[in-house]
Amino acid sequence: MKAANDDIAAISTPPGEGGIAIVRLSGKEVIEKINRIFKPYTSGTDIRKKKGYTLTLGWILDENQEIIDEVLVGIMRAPKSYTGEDVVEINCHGGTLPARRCLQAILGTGVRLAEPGEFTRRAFLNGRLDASQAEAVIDVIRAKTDKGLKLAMKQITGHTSRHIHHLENDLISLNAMVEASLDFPDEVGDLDYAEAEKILTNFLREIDKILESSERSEVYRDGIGIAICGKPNVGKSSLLNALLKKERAIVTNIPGTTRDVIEDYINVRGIPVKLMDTAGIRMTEDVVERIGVERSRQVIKEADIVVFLLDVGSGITREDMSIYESIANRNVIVLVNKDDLEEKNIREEDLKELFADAEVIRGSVKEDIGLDELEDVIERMALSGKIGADDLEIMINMRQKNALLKAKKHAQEALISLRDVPLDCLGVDIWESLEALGEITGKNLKEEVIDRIFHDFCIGK
Ligand SMILES: Nc1nc2c(ncn2[C@@H]2O[C@H](COP(=O)(O)OP(=O)(O)OP(=O)(O)O)[C@@H](O)[C@H]2O)c(=O)[nH]1
Ligand SMILES: [Mg+2]
Repeated sequence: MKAANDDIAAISTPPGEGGIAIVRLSGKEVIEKINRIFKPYTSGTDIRKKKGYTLTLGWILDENQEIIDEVLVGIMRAPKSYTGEDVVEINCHGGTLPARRCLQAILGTGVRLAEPGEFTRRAFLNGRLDASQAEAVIDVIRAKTDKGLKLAMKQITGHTSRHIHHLENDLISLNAMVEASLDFPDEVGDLDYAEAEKILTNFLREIDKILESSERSEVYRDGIGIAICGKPNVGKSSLLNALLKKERAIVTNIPGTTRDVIEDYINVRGIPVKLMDTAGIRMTEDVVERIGVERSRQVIKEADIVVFLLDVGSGITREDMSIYESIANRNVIVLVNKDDLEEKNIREEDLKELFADAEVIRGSVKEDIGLDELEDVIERMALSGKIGADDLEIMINMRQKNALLKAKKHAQEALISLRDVPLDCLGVDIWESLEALGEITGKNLKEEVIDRIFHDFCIGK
């Protein structure tokens, strides 16, 4: 598939005020077209003669030869550019109008407005990036923590693709063995079944490792939701504020202070976490509070982890136990709060007995005790069952995961029926497994799949 290389342009920076705004162009004649509306600062300069990776100062002019903005024009020549085509980047003054007026002047020269993701799509079609790298661009843009960014950057530089190529090579050599035995039975003899079994078993193990690692990466990319719950006045809002390190929610010693769900975001050891403080759960006649309690229950239902607070001062009450019953089958962390109080009404034995299946932490939000441990437990729970034996770091998306599962299924079928089916049938399974792997890097993708890949991109990327 070859990219259409007509000329496209878009504003690549977000709207609003900033230091600079960038209008990007790509295509066969973009340098020629920019030259028509560009007046260089140094007379005699001709941007058409400029080498790649150069900047030229000057002005963009409108149709009446009036100055729109003072700009720097960056030139990157094919094939050494993001898209693989000639690319021009115009650095305008920040703000909405200069960039928009420049774009208007550019469109006036016969350049077309780019579609969302069209620059990256061209990079893919011109072989600058494979599909898994192109898809990682979105993950880099949307990364919420340093760890998420690091994982996404690894994919952009071809980390996933390298792993997939290794797997492909294994299958290609197995396929060659099968074909040799099929085509030259007299010379080559029967298939070395022990070797074939070894290759397939190893292949399946590698796929499982990638799937496991990707589950871990998903946590860093998509994050998790944590609901803070408990009866009124146990310190839920205080915990939210402490974790956020700001006074986000109102805290008072009056039970029933929080009426609504309060959400904010934190970073726990590189995992993006949506924290939700909820209204204290109790039976109440107050209409507003009752709606709040209902909302709390809803939010708790949707959370990945529930932090359940107890109050050392009040002891474990029937109210506490009834709340706990409604969340007992979830990922629960019990935080025994206010442990700074002199009078302690919660005994260790009771905790062990009543919350045998949950993680229990003693602490004090007020004195900042136990919060580090809480973060440890959150990290462990979020990655639970997803911590592999090695430190393989691969981030794949849903599309790539499905392709990997398909490749796994065919390889499994090949392994199960290895010694029982004719060689040509075996060859078909191996081939289908290879085809599925090819979808990950995007060797034979259909047009509509490519459309879907770039569907989420912003204009100008
Ligand atoms: N001694 C002590 N007091 C605390 C601690 N954490 C919170 N408190 C106090 O407990 C009271 C209630 O705190 P909140 O954070 O408003 O409790 P809440 O669970 O959000 O209460 P509702 O919104 O009414 O359900 C306040 O007076 C806090 O200062 C703690 O660790 N130790
Ligand atoms: Mg509160």
